[in-house]
Amino acid sequence: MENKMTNFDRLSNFVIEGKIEELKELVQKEIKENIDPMDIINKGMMKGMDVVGERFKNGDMFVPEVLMSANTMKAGMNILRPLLTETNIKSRSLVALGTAKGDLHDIGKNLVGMILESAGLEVVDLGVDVSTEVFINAVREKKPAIIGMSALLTTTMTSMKDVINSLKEEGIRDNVKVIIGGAPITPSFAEEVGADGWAPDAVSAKDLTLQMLKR
Ligand code: B1M
Repeated sequence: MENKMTNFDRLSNFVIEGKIEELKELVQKEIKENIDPMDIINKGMMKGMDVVGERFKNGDMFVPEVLMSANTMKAGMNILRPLLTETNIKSRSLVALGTAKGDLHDIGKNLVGMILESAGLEVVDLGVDVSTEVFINAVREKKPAIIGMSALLTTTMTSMKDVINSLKEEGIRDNVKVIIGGAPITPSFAEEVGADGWAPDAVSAKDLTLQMLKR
């Protein structure tokens, strides 16, 4: 029988199986063949991550295996990082990015950061499990045009509201735009917590950021 598996399928499987070396080799090969880096991410590695998420939810995969998958995806993204560059955008503006308090998921946040950098923006990564205080200090000290908050857990997304309320209490809400994202975030949630915008994925986050910077 003819083997119909594509290289995107292989990338997806390597993420699922946590095969870092095999994934790195195939990513390099795809780059040499001029495959669009965003296709390598979205049509290959992300598909694998979706399967990992389903299996994790159903109890068919456990934390150590999910971490192997996450590390495999990160290794692939590290190779692709320098290629995600849109050289035609010259203006540089600072965006401070962090994952919500209590939340350790950082792959999506890192991907958003990479895509923003590729658009010529300067990104300060505040890391994971970022407290309200750290966000507030970042706004005071680094004076970003935008802060971006990412949450993957329904239990941590609520902390985004605390950050926005604190910005108001500290009298610095108007100094910065706030965008939020992550799998459980919806436009109505963004409105409810008083964010300036919401994006479903990294490329939309970049488009939204550039749009906001023009205003
Ligand atoms: Co966790 N986890 N996890 N996890 N994990 C999810 C999120 C979950 C949906 C799995 C499931 O049950 N199906 C579930 C959440 C359920 C819920 O709250 N509704 C879950 C759970 C329950 C947990 C634990 C509680 C499990 C436990 O211990 N019992 C625990 C929590 C730990 C904590 O944070 N305190 C936990 C732990 C982990 C690992 C550490 C093992 C690992 C994270 C490793 C890491 O990130 N370094 C992990 C992983 C890998 C996942 C899944 C499988 C994959 C997440 C991911 O990286 N996706 C995830 C299931 C899933 O999402 N399929 C799951 C790929 C990434 C590129 O996509 O992050 O969605 P994503 O980012 C996208 C968009 O959301 C958007 O753009 C990105 C790119 O397009 N986006 C933004 C993200 N941030 C944005 C910000 C923006 C704009 C857009 O503006 C600022």
